[in-house]
Amino acid sequence: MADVISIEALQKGGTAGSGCGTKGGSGKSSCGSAAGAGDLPPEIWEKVKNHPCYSEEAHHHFARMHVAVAPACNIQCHYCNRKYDCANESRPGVVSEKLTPEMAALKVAAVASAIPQMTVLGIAGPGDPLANPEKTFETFERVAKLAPDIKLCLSTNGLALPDHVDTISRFNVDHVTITINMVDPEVGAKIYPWVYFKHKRYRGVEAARILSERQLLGLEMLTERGILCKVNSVMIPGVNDEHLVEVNRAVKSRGAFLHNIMPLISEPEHGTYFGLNGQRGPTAQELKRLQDRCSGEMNMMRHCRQCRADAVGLLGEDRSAEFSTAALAGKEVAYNAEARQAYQAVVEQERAARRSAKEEVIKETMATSAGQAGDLAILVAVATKGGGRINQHFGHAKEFQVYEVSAAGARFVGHRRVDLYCQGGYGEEEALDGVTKAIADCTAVLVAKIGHCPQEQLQQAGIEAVTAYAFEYIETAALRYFQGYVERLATGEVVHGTGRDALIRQGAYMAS
Ligand code: CLF
Ligand code: SF4
Repeated sequence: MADVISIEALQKGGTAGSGCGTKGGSGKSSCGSAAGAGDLPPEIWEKVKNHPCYSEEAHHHFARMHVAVAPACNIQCHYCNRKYDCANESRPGVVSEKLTPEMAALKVAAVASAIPQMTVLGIAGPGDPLANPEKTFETFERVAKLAPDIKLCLSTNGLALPDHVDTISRFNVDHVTITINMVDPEVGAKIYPWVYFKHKRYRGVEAARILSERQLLGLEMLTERGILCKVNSVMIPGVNDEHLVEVNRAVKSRGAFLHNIMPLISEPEHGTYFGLNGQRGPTAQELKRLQDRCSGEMNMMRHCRQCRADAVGLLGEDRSAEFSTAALAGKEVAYNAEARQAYQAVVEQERAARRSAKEEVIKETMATSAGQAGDLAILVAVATKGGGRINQHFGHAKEFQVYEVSAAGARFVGHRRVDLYCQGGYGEEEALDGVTKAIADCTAVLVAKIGHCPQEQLQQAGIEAVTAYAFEYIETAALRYFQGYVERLATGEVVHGTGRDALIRQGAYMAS
């Protein structure tokens, strides 16, 4: 049965349905792995399988949303300007619409109805959720009553974390992200000018020591309670890049499930300390090398999109404008759990079909190409709107997903953001140059459709634009392309071992 709520009812201080569980009134609330089913214990798989951040496979099928209910912060990071979203879990540059917990719950209901594959609600800013504990936990409480099928997720800088672990556990928040950029306070002092702890402002090394101790303690307390923890680290060249290997060891030994090393974003126009002082972010090669060094036994997240604190949709897409307060005004929202379940069951079928298609083709590729291919690995870029299929026009892609393909399989290794090539009727030359550069290390780009001009320019750059696999599953198509590529190598139709392909074999294959 659907529960009906509306923005007008909320503004009067209550809901018009039975499922929201509001306490009424606005006064109280006025004031950021590639593992599969067979690789994980069943209880862990159950927690991650539909979480788009904790499972690389899930991010093709399931969506998350953030609600911006947490404006305040208790620390200062040199990569953050409070005018913008929290850089821990967001792309700086756009101010969020701040929500009360009541409004946040309405937004969750509206998104859940419109996007039935939205499975996770995260609170990630725009400040720190645990520097705003009342608003954060009231939001979780409301959402848990309204939509018990939605997983709750939290991202924090960790300073206040040990004080709230029991509450986090009580509210069934199953997934917590802590941003840990250092375990050495000397390094920390270069990232954090101050922290505000127990009514006092601390600076320099002392501030960083307090923060680090609280972060690691919080991580231990969470993992002891069986809460899945992801650690986000911002890679800052010359400041903490080498040190993040040590951070990786420290968080792994304390039970972190996943490590997400993200590039520093430091555009001067964002007005951050690092941005204004010329601190650069890492190149894609530097980032990948560090991720590879840390991969060892720990799952590394490579599909993070550094989302806004009010992001809505599949990772990499942003539908937040459709669900602004203005857009929701006058609308009644029906929360229909059965409809959501039915839709998600269809998504699961699609996902299972994709998985079994992939396994079939891997077997076939191993049988037919392994001998010829040897240790050959190529990179293939893909245009996708989600669902794990090649279903996007080249000119409509704002990012390309990149897969490393060999006879052993097709593995997601990252994404490349680009400017839109198609500008409504004509192609933008500059954007095409940008795309060509972004995927310069790829042997092919698999797309649903592409025009003659971009296809030719890509060809001149040594990148084959392929439409033969339009609407097929990504990994299956990538493997089939690989099979054909190996056959063409054997007949001499293509020549391997020069330029880009040599770089791939040396492991130096990410475009800058
Ligand atoms: Fe949000 Fe973060 Fe939860 Fe995901 S995002 S609070 S864990 S639901 Fe995900 Fe976005 Fe990367 Fe964060 S892609 S920035 S890792
Ligand atoms: Fe900004 Fe987030 Fe750092 Fe706080 S924790 S200063 S909001 S990036």
